[in-house]
Amino acid sequence: MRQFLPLLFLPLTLHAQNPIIHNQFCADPTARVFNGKVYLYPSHDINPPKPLPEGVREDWFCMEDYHVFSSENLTDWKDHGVIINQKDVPWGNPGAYSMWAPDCVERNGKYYFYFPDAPKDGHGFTIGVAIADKPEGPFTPVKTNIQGVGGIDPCVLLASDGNAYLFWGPGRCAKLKDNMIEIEDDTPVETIKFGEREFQMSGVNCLKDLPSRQAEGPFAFEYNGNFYLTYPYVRENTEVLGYAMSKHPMGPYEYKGLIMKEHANGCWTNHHSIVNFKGQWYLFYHQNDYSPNDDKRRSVRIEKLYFNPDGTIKEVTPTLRGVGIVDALSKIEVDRYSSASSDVKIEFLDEEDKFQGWSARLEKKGSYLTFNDVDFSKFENGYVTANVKADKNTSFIIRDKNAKGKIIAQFKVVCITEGQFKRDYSGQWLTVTAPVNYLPKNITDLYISTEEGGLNIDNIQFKNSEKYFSKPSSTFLQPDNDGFIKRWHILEPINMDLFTNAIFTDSYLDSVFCNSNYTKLFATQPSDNQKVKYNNQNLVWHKTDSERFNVKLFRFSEMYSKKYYGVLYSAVTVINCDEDIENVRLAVGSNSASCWWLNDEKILLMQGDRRMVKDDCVSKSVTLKKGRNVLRGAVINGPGMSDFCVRFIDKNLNPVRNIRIE
Ligand code: FUB
Repeated sequence: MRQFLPLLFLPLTLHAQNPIIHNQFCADPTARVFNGKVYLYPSHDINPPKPLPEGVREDWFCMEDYHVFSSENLTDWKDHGVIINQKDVPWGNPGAYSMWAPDCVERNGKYYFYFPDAPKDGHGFTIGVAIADKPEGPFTPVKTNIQGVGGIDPCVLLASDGNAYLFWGPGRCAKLKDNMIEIEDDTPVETIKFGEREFQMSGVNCLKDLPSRQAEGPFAFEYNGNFYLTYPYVRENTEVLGYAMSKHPMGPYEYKGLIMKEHANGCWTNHHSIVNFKGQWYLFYHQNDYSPNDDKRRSVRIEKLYFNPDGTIKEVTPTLRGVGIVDALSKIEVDRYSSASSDVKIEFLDEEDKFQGWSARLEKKGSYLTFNDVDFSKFENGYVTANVKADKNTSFIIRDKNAKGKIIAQFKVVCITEGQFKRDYSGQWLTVTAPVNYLPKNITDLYISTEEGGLNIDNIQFKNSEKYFSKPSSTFLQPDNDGFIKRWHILEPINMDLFTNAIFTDSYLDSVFCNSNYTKLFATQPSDNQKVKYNNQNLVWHKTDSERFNVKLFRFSEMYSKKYYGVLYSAVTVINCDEDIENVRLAVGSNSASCWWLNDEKILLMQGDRRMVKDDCVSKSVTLKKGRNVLRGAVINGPGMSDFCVRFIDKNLNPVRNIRIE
């Protein structure tokens, strides 16, 4: 995960598992579905400004504005920027930093945003409304707060009886007038103590006689003829999410149990909303992921939520993975795993800047993690990269589905090499790449495990390969406009155990290219898929057309999951001529050293450690004879990206194109 710089008022897209918003703290998430999208109205925790404004506590909630976010898939979230600042509220104290948990509902085409704030004329909270034509605003605050309502955490239930009900604070409820900005009866019925002060309260207390110690954050909804009043309260030391059910919006409610237990990390508050999106129910809640030592700076999470047949709610277990389908081509933050072996830990990438996110530490042999719901439908063919850190040479495997699933990719993490080229990258972040051997079908779960441990993984990402090769057609192929020959039989690379290119002298190259064992490989014209053996290595010839003028041997290896460093490549092509073409020269570029034969005569040797440059070397003058001419080449490379480009040029240096490749 990486930090996104705050761009006020510019929509910003965030890709998310839990927590879902990465560019700021936010809490008290109310999710609503408008126009086929989920809109998220959280409160916005910030670190208290310095110096501390009067009345603001360093160790308390500090909120000066609201952002709104939207998503079409619960994975990609767009930040629409600030919709209201404390300075915009006509009745509010512009320096109170008290913009706590809000809600937003749509009625008759208007969007009503309900929010608590400290009034200008005193302490404590009351609730106000701002109105917009669109879910993302702009919102215009109503001049006065809602009369008769003292407290925090508004939630509006649009019930099937046609009425709108305002819930707030410790489970109070009052019917709203049709104008949505006043309650029908604001006559005080109760005196509530809030710190030192007393408030005259209207409405009814729906949680009277129910488990509700320090209850707040009510969220009410209706489903299948039942009304649900869900709310955080303190069961022992910190908040749980509990719920009650009723047949009527204003109760009486019957307590039913827990939706979520206390946070395991001690975060004191939880605050939530429950929404059905595309047929699935979701619980939005918060925890202090980005601020483990301060539970007043929180972050929003989502989990799926399920009902029992009798309408009661199944308890939800918090996860790091959260919800949503993750595109295999996006960065898959595997530190947000679905499950893991007990030794797996998450570690902040940067303790000083926690918004950078985490990595997963796979400590020992057999450590594993799973990451569910990865969508491979846009992945065609290619490779996978991983951002990793290791304290020793190690490896890991990505499998399809589970521990017994097919191997998708196998990674070696070499961070320490010995000998002449000693390097030590232990403890540093490295990007490692592996070819994809098996392509999962559409949406699947990933299982990542290590045999050695000692490994941190930040993220993995699947990437489609650019197209470097295609299947040759059965017709003859002309060289391209510049005369480059793009159809070849290429032999899978011969492993040479080479770690340097410094040894490519004439005599070394002759010992490789001209030894009889090697030349035997070319005794007969190769055919597609023909198997051969060289020094106990089993190899296959592949007939292929290069998509580019230069034949990318490195990618050829990748395509067949073969070694690409320290290897010897062999290529053969057959050129047909209608008549003798005299006085032409073979012009070659290769990375690295190479040797070229025309009709079994060695016509060019390119020694040394070289880059592929068009026409880097040319042969002596040769004749392409009428009929078939066999051109073959060998390219050898240590650590480097092997490729070559080959064409014939005439005495005027023009490319020879009146030839056909079989
Ligand atoms: O975010 C401030 C307060 O913390 C909310 O209003 C409460 O529900 C609790 O989450």
